[in-house]
Amino acid sequence: MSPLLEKVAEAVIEGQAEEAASAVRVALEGGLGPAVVLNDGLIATMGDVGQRFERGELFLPEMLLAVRAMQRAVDVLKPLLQAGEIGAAGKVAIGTVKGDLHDIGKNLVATMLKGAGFEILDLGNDVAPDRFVEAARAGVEVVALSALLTTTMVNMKGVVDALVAAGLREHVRVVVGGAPVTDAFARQIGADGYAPDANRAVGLVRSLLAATAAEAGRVSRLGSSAAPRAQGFGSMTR
Ligand code: B12
Repeated sequence: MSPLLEKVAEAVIEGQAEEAASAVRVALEGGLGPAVVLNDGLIATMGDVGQRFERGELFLPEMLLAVRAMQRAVDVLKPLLQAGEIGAAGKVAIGTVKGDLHDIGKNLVATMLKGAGFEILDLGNDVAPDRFVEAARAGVEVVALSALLTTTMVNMKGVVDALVAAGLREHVRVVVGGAPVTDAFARQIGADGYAPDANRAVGLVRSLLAATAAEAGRVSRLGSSAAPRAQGFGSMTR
């Protein structure tokens, strides 16, 4: 890790929010790109924080301070990651599923999608299935689900089932992610795709919407909907 990123990491691990934000500014002024600061600095450090927590070297109050510092540091990067033309690429509703309060990864995915020009409806965390259904009814093209707990990832299936029950499943693409989620799990619950990180989430959503547009063109040309829907599996694995 470069010395500039080490300063960022140190401030996040120590839970110093203002120091973390200013270390990010110094890293940017020092010539590091926002994606490098995000991926090699902040996301890598959050992994480190998690391992320290697992080893019992950090306790919950310290972890919450580190999370706050991480969020403050990400705020500095947001305008740089969001330079695209907002809304032009399509509409995405994103949320962390019911029972789950983890939102750092979900927020990063939302930020990167915004940066890529998508309009984002951020439903927050601990989101019940019917709120995703409402968003689908309101016309979003993609529903993006995040889960960080093995006990809550099963609630992703609840969202897919609720969309089916509401008769909306064919109208939206469902993408899933979060540390315990895998490509195989995504297939098993009937999602359309999975990505292991925020960068690849953008590629996944783009490719699914491109496939949707191509299918719509084919259907209107041939007057048939017999062709199977394209899915975002395999190329997006960890
Ligand atoms: C920070 C944290 C917390 C914070 C969350 C604060 C917040 N605002 O998010 C707090 C302290 C509140 C917390 C609470 C708990 N936590 Co916690 N937490 C973590 C920790 C350390 C880091 C998670 C994180 O933010 N990672 C960084 C982000 C950037 O990564 P990410 O979320 O994976 O996201 C990336 C990808 O997964 C992907 N992605 C994410 N979402 C999506 C969505 C889509 C659509 C796509 C395509 C991609 C995608 O892109 C992201 C960016 O690249 C992890 C440990 C770890 N190593 O992961 C434990 C961890 C997730 N927590 C854990 C546990 C057990 C808990 C608690 C139950 C603890 C307790 N006993 O109370 C509670 C649960 C509360 C609840 N109901 O949700 C366990 C889960 C174990 C399991 N197998 O289920 C972990 C793994 C720690 C551990 N090993 O014990 N936690």
